Amino acid sequence: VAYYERYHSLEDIYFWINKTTTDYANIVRLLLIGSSFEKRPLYVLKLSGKASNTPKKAIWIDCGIHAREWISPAFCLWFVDHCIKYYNESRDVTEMMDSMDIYVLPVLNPDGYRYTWTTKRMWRKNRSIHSNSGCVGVDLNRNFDANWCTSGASSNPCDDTYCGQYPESEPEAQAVANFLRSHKNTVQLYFSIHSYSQMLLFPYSCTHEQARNHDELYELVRDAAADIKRYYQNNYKYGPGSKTIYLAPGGSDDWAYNLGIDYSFTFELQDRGHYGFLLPPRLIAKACKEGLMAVKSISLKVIRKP
Ligand code: 0X9
Ligand code: ZN
Repeated sequence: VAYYERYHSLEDIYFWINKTTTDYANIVRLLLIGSSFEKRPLYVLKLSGKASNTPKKAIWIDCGIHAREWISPAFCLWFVDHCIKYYNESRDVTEMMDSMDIYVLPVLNPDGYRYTWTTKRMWRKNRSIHSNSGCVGVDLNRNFDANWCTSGASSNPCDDTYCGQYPESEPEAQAVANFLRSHKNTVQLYFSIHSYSQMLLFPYSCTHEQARNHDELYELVRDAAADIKRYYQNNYKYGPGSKTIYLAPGGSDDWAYNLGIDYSFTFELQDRGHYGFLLPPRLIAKACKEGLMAVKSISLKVIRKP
């Protein structure tokens, strides 16, 4: 079976990152944006096409914020490979890479991901230790500063949705937030990849209020879902997080949106619950193609906006 149709251990993924950035040094650059609680490096791959004289906008994609959602890092690897293979081959990929730099963080939560391979497959949080509790880990998608730790998150360190001691208390969340703060004038599109339930979500999830550009975001995800349906005969729900999935504060998408990244999305990839987090490897390809279709559909519309 092909490399991208299997799941890979953290060690394998670090090896892949190293190999990809050396083999395709003309397109891919390696950035280190921080380290995890257990001091593992947080690497970002920067994909760039043709240089341009006008300052380029950028797309950010992160995967693996939740440890057990294995299809998510698999998607980031698939995405990078697709961009490399189809640059100067496919019009859409070439246009995307020539118009924007693309930052890809394949595993936002490496400690948790590793733990799901070695010890507990259904682990969700990171692996940080708190002096005042015997329980381990913070839900990194509740640790961002967007109505932090209000209804939909837990202040109990033993819960799966524990928000942490304060916003950005976790080094993984802080590394992403610092990077985006220092690149907020260029990053125009934010994607966070999760599973499962087949949804294309946009802000807000931390409040029932509507986003400023709600109608525009709604049309983008509606059209992306229609593209997925047309090409892959699969149904994705879409809409603001609070109404489509549930109220959940402290998420990276809402925080990025409030920072000024007007096009911010969370995708929940396959499936709708039959296998759930245990999506079998034979379904990786289709899940990734669907996610890719949505990233391309949305990004190209934003790039082509007059
Ligand atoms: O609850 C989450 O963090 C995400 N669902 S998951 O099953 N993958 O855990 C949904 C995130 C939607 N966005 C925000 N809550 N900000
Ligand atoms: Zn998730």
